[in-house]
Amino acid sequence: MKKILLIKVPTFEYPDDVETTNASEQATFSWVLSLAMACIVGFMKRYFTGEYSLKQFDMNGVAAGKAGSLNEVGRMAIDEAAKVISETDFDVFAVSVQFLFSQQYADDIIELAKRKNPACKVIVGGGFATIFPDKSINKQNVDYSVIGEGEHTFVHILNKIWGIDDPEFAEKWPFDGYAEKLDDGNVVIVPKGMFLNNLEDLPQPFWNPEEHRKLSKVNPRASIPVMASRGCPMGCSFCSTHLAWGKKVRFRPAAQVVNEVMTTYKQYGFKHFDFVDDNITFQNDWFVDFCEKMSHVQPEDLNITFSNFDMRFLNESVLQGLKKIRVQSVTIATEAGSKEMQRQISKKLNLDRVRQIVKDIHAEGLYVHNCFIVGFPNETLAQMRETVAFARELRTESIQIWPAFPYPGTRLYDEAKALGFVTYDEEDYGSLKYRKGGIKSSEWNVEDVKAIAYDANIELNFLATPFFDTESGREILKNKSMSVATNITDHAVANIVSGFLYGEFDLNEDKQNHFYNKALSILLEKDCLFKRYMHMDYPTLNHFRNWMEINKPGSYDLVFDFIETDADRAQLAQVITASQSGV
Ligand code: B12
Ligand code: SF4
Repeated sequence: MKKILLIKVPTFEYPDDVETTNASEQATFSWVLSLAMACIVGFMKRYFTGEYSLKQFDMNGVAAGKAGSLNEVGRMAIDEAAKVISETDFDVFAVSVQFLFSQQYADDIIELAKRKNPACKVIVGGGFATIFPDKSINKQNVDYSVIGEGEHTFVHILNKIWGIDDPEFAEKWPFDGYAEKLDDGNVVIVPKGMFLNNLEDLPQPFWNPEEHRKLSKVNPRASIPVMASRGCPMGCSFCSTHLAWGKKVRFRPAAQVVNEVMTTYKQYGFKHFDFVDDNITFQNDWFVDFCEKMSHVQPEDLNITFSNFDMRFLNESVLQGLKKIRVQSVTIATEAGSKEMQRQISKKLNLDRVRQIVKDIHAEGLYVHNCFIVGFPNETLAQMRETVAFARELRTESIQIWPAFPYPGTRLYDEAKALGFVTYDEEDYGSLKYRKGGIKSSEWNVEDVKAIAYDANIELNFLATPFFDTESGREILKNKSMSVATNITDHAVANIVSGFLYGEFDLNEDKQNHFYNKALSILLEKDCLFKRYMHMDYPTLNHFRNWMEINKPGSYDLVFDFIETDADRAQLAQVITASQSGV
């Protein structure tokens, strides 16, 4: 019996020794079961003919339910993986690494695995192996690196390692898309020739009951990822998805996807399914058919979300389909608010059409989440402001704006590199801290872009969101701001919004005071970044300022830096902090 140990490394960054206290660089983390592992194991269970035992471990589970800095959690995750490695026997050690920036976790655990069993074969798949098969295979302890879509390649490699001859399998799927280290140390790279053509052949992902039990405990409302299609032909400059999935779009049969959702719901009790497709509506007919089929069997408590819709494929029939399966919110990716940047990043959206689409979605009573990127290599500050102005004009319920990040394998990376504008250390992929930005220019630096993006996020998600306008919107906003306030403990604005919603609408003074007190104590910290929003004219902030003036005389001056000496500042801060207990 052959033994396989398969580990998924964290999807959050590798710990560096810098504990960030900057709320704009912190993120909330929620553990999502690994679809990569589920797909690979599901496929192996159906097509691998050898006898084997399998142990799976997802290092992300260690972080589940933990708030605040992930630095410490990253170290705990490595310790947990070390324990699993020491307690498990294995001949094959397989690792899944979704993001480039978490490659260092893989390096660490592979070293531990080889130390325990120097004869084991190591197979790695995911982001790093896909983008850099040569660098990946040249790492000391790696025997095979898998490029992109990897289910069939994994089975081919297992067959090769264990000398299993399976002509039927070999005929169905050619053995390519991998790098191999030979016994003499030489390396062979076999480029990817084909992607899985007929996705009907893909079995249902296998959800590991052990991981499922663990997740249900920390988050009973967790969502489960579903992937109905693979491949994207669009070629946006900042995106690397084509390296893993190719440019040809392939769909699984709609009935099969509905069946997957329903059996997972029944077997595991998951109630929320999140489709991670790059664009689920590339084939409109497929989508309409899926919604129709799903709506016939969808139980009341089963919710569906989709990670993205390409606006060029969003039309009336799609919106009606969404309503049939009770989807509440539509995510779109506008990315840039100027015609010139639309051209430069090859997104090429017509901005008038974007305006219309947002109106159409709103007219159907659905919420809109809109994604943007600022800070492309040739972008001017004025163009970034155009993007923010466009986001503001559209008045979607929520947005995300990220600084552009030049991931290797993208055209954006090549452009930034050619101009000498890449700011991270390319020899250290652990340094790809996407929240810290990765591009500078002759006009601006990373900090300028981060500030533009962060300010827009605060304004359009917390201060000026149309969620305030309706009761259901306010409920969503309240849950969201309380969750941010819990997970990013220094987030003054999330506390203010929570306090405002409780005080102004629910007339719950205790809760209002609780959140406002917390916000004030954060704002009294000397370098609190949220001070810069406090002068703004929004109902939320006006309400909070009134509360300060009435309840905490003197705090206004402190927050707005009107106190001149440090001694006076310290004394007043002490008085205000002391007065907070018991309020
Ligand atoms: C869902 C998703 C997210 C979710 C992640 C949820 C989660 N924890 O899984 C969220 C929304 C949080 C997210 C965020 C980001 N994401 Co994202 N995300 C995706 C998306 C759409 C789907 C991922 C997925 O589940 N795929 C399905 C599984 C089956 O695919 P897979 O993991 O690649 O596995 C296959 C192969 O890689 C291979 N394989 C994988 N492991 C192994 C192991 C072995 C042993 C073998 C043999 C094979 C193998 O076989 C698998 C099956 O074919 C992909 C795009 C895409 N279409 O894949 C982008 C993608 C992964 N994201 C990307 C990026 C850049 C980000 C962000 C950094 C965005 C940003 N702000 O800059 C953030 C950062 C994440 C973080 N740490 O918070 C890039 C990754 C680039 C890279 N490789 O580093 C991708 C590829 C999108 C892109 N446009 O370029 N993301
Ligand atoms: S960003 Fe989306 S639309 Fe653009 S190439 Fe990537 S997956 Fe396709």
